[in-house]
Amino acid sequence: MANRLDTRSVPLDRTRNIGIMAHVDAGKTTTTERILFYAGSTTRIGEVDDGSAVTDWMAQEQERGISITAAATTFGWRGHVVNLIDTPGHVDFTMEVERSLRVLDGAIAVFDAVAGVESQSETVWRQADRYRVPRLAFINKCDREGADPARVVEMMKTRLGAHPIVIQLPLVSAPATPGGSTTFDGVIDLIEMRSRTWDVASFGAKFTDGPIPHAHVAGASLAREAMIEAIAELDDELMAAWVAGRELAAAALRAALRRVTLGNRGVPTLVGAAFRNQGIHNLLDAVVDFLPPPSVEIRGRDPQDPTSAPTIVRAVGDDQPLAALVFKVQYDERGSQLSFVRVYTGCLKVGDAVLDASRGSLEQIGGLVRMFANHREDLRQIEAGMIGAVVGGGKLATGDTLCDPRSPILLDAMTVPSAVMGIALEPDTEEDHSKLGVALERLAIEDPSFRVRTDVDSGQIVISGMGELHLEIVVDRLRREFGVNARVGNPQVAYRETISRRAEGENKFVRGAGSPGGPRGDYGHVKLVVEPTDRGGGYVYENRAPSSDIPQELAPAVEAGVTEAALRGVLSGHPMTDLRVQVVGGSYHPVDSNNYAFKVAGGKAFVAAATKASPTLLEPVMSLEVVTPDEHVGDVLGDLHARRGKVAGISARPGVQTVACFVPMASMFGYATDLRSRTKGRATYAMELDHYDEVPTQLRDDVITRLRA
Ligand SMILES: Nc1nc2c(ncn2[C@@H]2O[C@H](COP(=O)(O)OP(=O)(O)OP(=O)(O)O)[C@@H](O)[C@H]2O)c(=O)[nH]1
Ligand SMILES: [Mg+2]
Repeated sequence: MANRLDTRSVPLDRTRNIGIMAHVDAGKTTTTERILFYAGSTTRIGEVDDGSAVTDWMAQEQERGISITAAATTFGWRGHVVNLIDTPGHVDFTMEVERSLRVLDGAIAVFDAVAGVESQSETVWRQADRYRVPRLAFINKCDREGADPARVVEMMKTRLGAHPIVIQLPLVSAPATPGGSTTFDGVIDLIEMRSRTWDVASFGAKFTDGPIPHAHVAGASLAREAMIEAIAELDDELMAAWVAGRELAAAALRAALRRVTLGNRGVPTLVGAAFRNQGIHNLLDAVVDFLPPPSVEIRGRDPQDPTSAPTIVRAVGDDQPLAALVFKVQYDERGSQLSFVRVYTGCLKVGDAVLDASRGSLEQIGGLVRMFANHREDLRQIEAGMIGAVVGGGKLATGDTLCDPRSPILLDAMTVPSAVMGIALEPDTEEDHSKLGVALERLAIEDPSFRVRTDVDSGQIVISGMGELHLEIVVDRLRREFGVNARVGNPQVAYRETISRRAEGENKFVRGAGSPGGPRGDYGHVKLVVEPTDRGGGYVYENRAPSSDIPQELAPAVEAGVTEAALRGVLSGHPMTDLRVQVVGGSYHPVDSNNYAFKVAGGKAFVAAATKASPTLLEPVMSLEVVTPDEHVGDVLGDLHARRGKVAGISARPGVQTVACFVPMASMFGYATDLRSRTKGRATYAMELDHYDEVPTQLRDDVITRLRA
């Protein structure tokens, strides 16, 4: 079989690690499903709509028809081996996109030909920019009425600041009857200047290449000229050939487009309709032709000095010392841990003892597998440039670097998004209570964007995450996978506290000074200063106390006391942020000073200072985008106004308006249900954290009273 998978014989330059990313419902999973079918990995096409898609294997994914977790799989194409990760589009599962992009070398951005560049497409595009991942654009759903690929290309320029290079046109035939709708029959390939149509009976497995139909020739020639010009503008070599009037062969165009794509200067843009089994073969060819293989060199930091610059450079090859990154942890149905790794260089082998450089511990590799969504195949080793998973390995966590103990290196971990809301959980019975701890711990290990804490005052367990859907899925998994029943409290906003001005604080903690020979007393004395920083500055701690005031060995206790107090806040029990704490002095007692006393004094000095520094409350403000039919726009806007929303802009396409707005999380609980009933289910929205802002003064006191109650 042409696409047989035999990874060991595939060299690095014929390896691709790619992700597929987009707004909810753009058709990522539908596209992935076709990819696996045409590559020969599956024998029939699964559908999202009836819960049979391979990469949507979780029960919650199948029931809801959405992707929740990133699913990795491997297949062969034209003598290449491709590791593919299908990511979820819903913003609540953005951690899945983040961790995938961290380890991928290239990505396919999918757009809906009708809806165009939607809010979450923009978010994932920026994430990919941050990791400098070269990408292709696939304009999907060209079969839908109102499909307008040209408009999508314009939106890619204006909304994403991208340089799309259109290498295909949709092959659209005129309506059969006057006033009827056009049909999408296939694609026109502007590099080869030919048309391609897919056979319906074989579910698109067979296709026919032919000349461009007469009616499309003129348009295709113009589009080809525009394509060549767009590539030449970004590639000097092609520009020289073009200016010289030389004949440009398809191979030369592809080579130039490859250079442009790898340099992140332009984005080859293709069209298709995954659901209609059209356009996928070309997309796979483009993955092989334009997206990069693993790089030949990687950079990392010295694990002894994790904040240093990434100056350690390693060549990539199977015979090099190992460097790999854990990007995802998952528990299987038997409860054993699977840790997904990308091996950057070297070879990870069963039986190896590798260093977890992030933790400083050794890890014995008991088993290795290659993942095909939730199915797996045993491996003896994972070679440089490949993706697989470690079985067992109970101490590994997302973001950990695994390396050869003789050549330590630390690779950059991924960014973990902040939580915006929480809910309290009350287990139904004693038994539920005892099972809950383990279950939550596991879920938190799987998903770093999900957090668990116990409220200091009420003793309640509070879980927090990216939004209502995120937490709803967690509660559902608790019940089904772990058999834990718990009542869910009202949603809570993940507030933060900060200070408005500089203040000093001091505390001397002295207790029962001992008589000579008797038990020792406690003595700790800390002076500190707090001052506000810019919004987004986080929490900064500096120890400037001379060691004659606070001895070196007691300094960590002071930091622990201050940090603990800062996490607890002084107004409402929420963590403090955007402030700098400087410990400036204190004193010690040669006999009675101890860690405990300095920790207490540090905490109390901090509370004294922060209370004087005009503390105030910050709330998460979300960026929200609502897409609604024209007739509901007035209602949607009125409702947003009532929710303290600030409209940032409204844009329109025929019949539909998109409202962009900033709105506090506190007024958005239950929005999904509300919007659905307000618009008869015809509007959609996406929302994500934009920034933290001060709670308006007229609301603050009420909020604080409520939080303290
Ligand atoms: N008309 C049409 N519908 C499509 C096409 N591709 C996908 N769909 C439909 O669009 C819906 C969403 O498809 P998915 O593949 O689940 O989209 P997704 O991007 O994976 O969605 P999430 O993972 O939840 O973000 C499903 O109902 C598909 O059947 C297409 O080419 N044409
Ligand atoms: Mg999906």
